[in-house]
Amino acid sequence: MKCRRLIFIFGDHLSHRVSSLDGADPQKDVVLMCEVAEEATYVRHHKKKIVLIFSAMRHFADELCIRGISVRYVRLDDSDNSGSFTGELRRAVATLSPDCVVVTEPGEWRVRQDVLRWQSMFGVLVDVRRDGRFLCSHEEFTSWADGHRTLTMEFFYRHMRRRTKLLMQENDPVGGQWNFDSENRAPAKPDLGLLDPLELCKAAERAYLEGSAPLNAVEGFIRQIIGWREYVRGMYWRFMPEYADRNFFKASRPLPDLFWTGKTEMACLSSAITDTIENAYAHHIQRLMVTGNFAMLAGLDPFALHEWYLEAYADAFEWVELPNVIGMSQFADGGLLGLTPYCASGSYISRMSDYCKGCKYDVRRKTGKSACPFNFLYWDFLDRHAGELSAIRRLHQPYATWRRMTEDRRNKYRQSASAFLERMDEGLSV
Ligand code: DLZ
Ligand code: SF4
Repeated sequence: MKCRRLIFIFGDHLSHRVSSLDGADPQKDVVLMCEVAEEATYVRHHKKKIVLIFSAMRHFADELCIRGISVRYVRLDDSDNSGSFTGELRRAVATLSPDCVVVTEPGEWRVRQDVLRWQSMFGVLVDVRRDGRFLCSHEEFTSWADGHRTLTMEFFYRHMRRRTKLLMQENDPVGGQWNFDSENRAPAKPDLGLLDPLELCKAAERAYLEGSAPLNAVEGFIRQIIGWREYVRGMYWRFMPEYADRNFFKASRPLPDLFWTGKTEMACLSSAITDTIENAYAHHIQRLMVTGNFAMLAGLDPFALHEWYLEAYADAFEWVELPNVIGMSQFADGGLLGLTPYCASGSYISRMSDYCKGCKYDVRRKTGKSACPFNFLYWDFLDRHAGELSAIRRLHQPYATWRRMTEDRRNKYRQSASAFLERMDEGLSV
């Protein structure tokens, strides 16, 4: 059997509007989808994540069949499954002798490297199409980034506002300012799966124009979509593969077992990790201010943490997870993505949650055995990294406080931190 086009659809491209399906001819074209061991094992994935992806893939394949499109679907347990995307394409090309292979650019750097080799490897034309779920192409991002010395999200966002004309009056932002979020909240991870970003933003803009939604909410939403989401993806592609190895603080401590067991006396961390293990999900505060914050303060290896997040969270795809962990959460990129590290002591966690009430540690105590570890780890972290961090404006005040303390007081923080970290390194309960 000979098909005209072989359309390869990956597990993160399950949309009927995916660009690889544009112009698909049900009479002549064949879709290839495969469950491969390589994807499930290059990092360990949470079982729920794999189930979620395979189940979504199988449903999508059924929908394509209903539309009359032929699908070559390879299941994980098919006896001749070669275990990799490249191996499965080889088998499909041999069986179907397509005139060309069509694929939407993969979301992951590693997979893109494979895709770029296919044409010469198999001697068949490979048509790699843009991913229409993003507004900003790689070329556009590159040309924006080449024209700027500091790649801050805010300037990228303004570029995108002008370019999409969303919430714009001529050349000015509607309402006279770009940003209505006075709190400057940490960005929530935008997760819009299979929807068209521009349509979504236009709908939000319409809600504002019709008076059914306030400007600050609509602007915040649009910033998440055309700002953060596009920016994070653009930065991922611009700085991969070296971005994954960034380690600004040279942090090298392996993740302690408690990341897999949830067993710790720290109520907030225990709950964040247990929730993650059980549900393959944790909310934003838990990810950033509890797990991420702890990892940074304790000097855990950022790459190991990245692998843990990718493994643990069902909704983690590398292009969004990696910049969020290496950049936003760990500041391991030295401030390329975020202007300041998200470090906080126990009092912040206490204000944002009610974990502290049920905790063995006392959030009001600063040093000593019963003190909340986030308190002394926070000061010890600032002290260890004063060389890298003391010039950051947002940290001027904490560093001034640190300098005002007596040397004796500062030593108590240092001692509490090193005693705690030693216990943790030895595998003792903390
Ligand atoms: C995450 C994942 C896993 C675990 N398995 C597969 C798979 O077997 N087949 C597949 O097409 N996609 C899988 N995915 C989603 C991949 O991360 C995603 O398809 C690639 O990274 C493409 O960039
Ligand atoms: Fe977490 Fe410290 Fe509060 Fe315990 S006291 S829950 S360790 S912030």
